[in-house]
Amino acid sequence: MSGVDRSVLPRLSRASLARSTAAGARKDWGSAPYPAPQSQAGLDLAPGIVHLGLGNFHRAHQAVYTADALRHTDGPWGITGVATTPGTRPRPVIEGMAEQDGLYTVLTLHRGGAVAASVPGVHHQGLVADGQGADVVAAIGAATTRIVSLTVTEKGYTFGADGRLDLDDPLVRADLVGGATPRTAIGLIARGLQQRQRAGSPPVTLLSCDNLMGNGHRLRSLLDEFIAALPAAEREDLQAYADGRVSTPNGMVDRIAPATTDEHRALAARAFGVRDTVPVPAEPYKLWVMQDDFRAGRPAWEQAGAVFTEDVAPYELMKLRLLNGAHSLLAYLGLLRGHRSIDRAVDDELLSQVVEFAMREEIMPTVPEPVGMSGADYIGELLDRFANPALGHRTAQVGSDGSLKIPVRWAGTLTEALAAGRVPRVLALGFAAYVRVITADDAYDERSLGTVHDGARARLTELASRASGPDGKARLLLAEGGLLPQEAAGHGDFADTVAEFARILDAHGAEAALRAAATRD
Ligand code: CS2
Repeated sequence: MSGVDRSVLPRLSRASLARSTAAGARKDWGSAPYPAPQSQAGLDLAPGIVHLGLGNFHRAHQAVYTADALRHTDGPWGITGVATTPGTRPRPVIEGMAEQDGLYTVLTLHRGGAVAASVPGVHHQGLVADGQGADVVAAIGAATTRIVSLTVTEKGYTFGADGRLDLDDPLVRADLVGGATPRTAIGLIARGLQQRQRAGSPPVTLLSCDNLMGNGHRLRSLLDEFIAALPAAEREDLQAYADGRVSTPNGMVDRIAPATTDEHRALAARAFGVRDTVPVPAEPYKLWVMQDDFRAGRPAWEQAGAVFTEDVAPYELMKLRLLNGAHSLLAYLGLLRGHRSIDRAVDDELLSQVVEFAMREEIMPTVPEPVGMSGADYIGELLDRFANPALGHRTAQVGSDGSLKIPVRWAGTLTEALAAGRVPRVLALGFAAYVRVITADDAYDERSLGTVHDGARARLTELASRASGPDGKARLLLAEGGLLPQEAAGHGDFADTVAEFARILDAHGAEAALRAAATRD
């Protein structure tokens, strides 16, 4: 259907979806798609969840788990989806979903080319934090809200270099002023909880679904720091409510869900014979492991395959260090090798051999195996997942926001490996590659490979300009860039290795650097 003019198709809606399903519009479709169960689609669901961050990850992960859970057990689990990126206009997702009765298609893209399409249909309302902040606060404050979940990415937590709430951030400061309409995630949550406290509302669970170690604990600390910065008159009551009636379970989330392209819109049209402007592509694999600490109930997510356990840390460590850690290596080294997508980076034999070595020899020794999982098998599975060409996952997308991702993905591995007397050479090369990508305009072909966005780019480029030579710049960013902890930044052998790779990258290119990393003594 990619050749078909999609503008003549009816727009995705509850009515058009029902018609297309009845007419068997999916006859030739490889795998079995399922339509939204009509009794649960969108607006009919009683609201119970407010979700901050309406990106592709949430729409392919939590929303799908929730839709699957609702096919087994009913519940008031309609999701109010909140777009949280400040100032972004237009807002294709929120506007597209609003024009489609809150619906969108999830396209599960298999490696061999098969596609399964489904419509979760669990969003019952959409809001934009920047402009409708008061409505978001009211939604969080509503007695019917039992869970406030988040996928606001690392930067949405507004922490500073020390990991604590950034009280110098003008948005955070504005949110601390009484009577103001909050714009940050922490501000929205704190003000919503304040409404609950004042109304004597039931308990609530705050559920972080972001790639942060101990994400529930992190969220809780940031919330406590926000409350501590409020005027005394507000502080005590809110702290008492937060202490007595709010839980923040930790969780590990996993599903690769790249950015939407026109190809995906064409696939969605083929699936249901309707026009969906905001479908979500995703890999077949998905995993969600979390603590079962929900103060006001939760959907039966275990029916959809979610795992509940008290000890989430081993799953988090394994996922963040191996999957996300390797993803970032593939992104920066892939960009320097001219690869546009992660699958092409994995298809590059030299690069993939070096990254696999890092996974097995540098990262894995720092990762305890969760019960019932084998690290070696997990690595094999990851390389397979990364190699899925149907995803077209852009290296520039994975490489974006490295200044916030690197501390989560590489720092722990580095600190522990160095303490054990090992210098992880591939991670050193990865760091040198990041420095090169983020500071040099011509380090990779931005026009064909895409822009790597990073809020720290200006600061890091300015810092690098104070040093001379690629090795000097890499050393300075390592020492003062605030990306890696002192144990790594101040480690002489590691700094020398980073500097050496920066020099090789500059003088001889990425292939030579990869060969040097692959030559081990
Ligand atoms: C990726 C993640 O963009 C990135 O930084 O590493 O979004 C990754 O795809 C997910 O964490 C997979 O669960």
